[in-house]
Amino acid sequence: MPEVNPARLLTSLADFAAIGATPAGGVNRQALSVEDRAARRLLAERALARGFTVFQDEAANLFLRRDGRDATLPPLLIGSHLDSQPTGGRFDGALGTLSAFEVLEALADAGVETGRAIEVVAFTNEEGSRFSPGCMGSMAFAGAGNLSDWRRARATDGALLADELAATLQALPEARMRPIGHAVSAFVELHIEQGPVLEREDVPIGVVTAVQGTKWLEIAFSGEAAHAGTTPLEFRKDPMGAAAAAIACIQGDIMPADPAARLTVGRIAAEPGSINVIPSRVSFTVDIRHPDAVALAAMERRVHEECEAAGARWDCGTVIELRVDMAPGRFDPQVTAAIEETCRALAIRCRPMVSGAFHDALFVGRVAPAAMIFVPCRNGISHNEAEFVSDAHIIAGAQTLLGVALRLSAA
Ligand code: HGY
Ligand code: MN
Ligand code: MN
Repeated sequence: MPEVNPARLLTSLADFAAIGATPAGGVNRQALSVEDRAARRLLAERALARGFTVFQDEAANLFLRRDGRDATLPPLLIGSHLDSQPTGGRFDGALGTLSAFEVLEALADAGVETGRAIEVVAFTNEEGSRFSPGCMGSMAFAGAGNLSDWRRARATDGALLADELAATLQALPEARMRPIGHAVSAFVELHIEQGPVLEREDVPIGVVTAVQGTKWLEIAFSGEAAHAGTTPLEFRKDPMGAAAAAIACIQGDIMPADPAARLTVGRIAAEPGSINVIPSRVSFTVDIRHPDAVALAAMERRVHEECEAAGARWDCGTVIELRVDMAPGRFDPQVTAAIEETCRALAIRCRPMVSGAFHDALFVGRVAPAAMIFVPCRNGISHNEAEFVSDAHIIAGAQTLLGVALRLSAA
């Protein structure tokens, strides 16, 4: 069986980690940013140099195609994303995308002709940090979201999505435009686990069978700006008091009630943000996750109730917006079986697991058979500049992806 080239893959990961590198050893390569465009260009140039064909669609999803014997067959799709969190790690997304490119290079080096084409994809804006929602490119690819709804979205830095999308497409004139959502035979995504399970059990490969559900809420309390020193409690319409009460309940009551529940308040803002002014408005986000759709909906309702009650108690207006609603998803048993068979053939231990993070495969899995391969990351840390994966796990993950791609690209 062809083998990945460890040195080439590790060098590639280092090359891309340099694009948007942060002093603490992570990356800041946010979606549709200058750094994101630089990474896309580097990958596209490497693909063209290998004789692969480069495509983009209207969501700026980037595809690198290595033809197979039968061009009439839908290609096998492998890959992930290149965008990162503002203080992200070097492996979230990049590992899957660059390992997928290494698969194409290893097949080319070995002169292997696959039955069907294999395409590598870098989906646009998986993280959803700069522009909400996350998984924007894969949702658009799967028809699960509408780009026209998002074009007017403002980034956290004020940029308009439509402008950044246009700039990204124009920055890669060598890429052929193609209609969004072309047929693929299957999709396999290699990714770091972003949790502690594989490392704790010392298992090199996770066979991901499902992804838990996610809801993103944006909550805004509006009260009345007033003087910090002269306004007694009974005169205050203080949105920070409402937010503090709501967040205390989310963290202290709702989450501890269910070991599978994950609730995170990741972003909070107060206006006018002056030290001696009672805020007029406080907004914050809640990321709610659960493997079970019914429990997820129940937690959403509970957060609504607690926020409405806190707003009323502090005589504030309460506005709650659902920004992202990702139902839990199960992956295709034939694809997970191909991953398990490959691990057996390579004598690599593996175990089935559910993903706590959402991924592009969750949406591609709605239009094609899909599954994921996880590798351990140190202390389960991710979305953190200290994110780390050992060379051995990187190579095991990429070699497993190569074996699965060979199985699934036979005509
Ligand atoms: O938030 C997530 O689950 C993904 O890592 N962006
Ligand atoms: Mn990711
Ligand atoms: Mn991520």
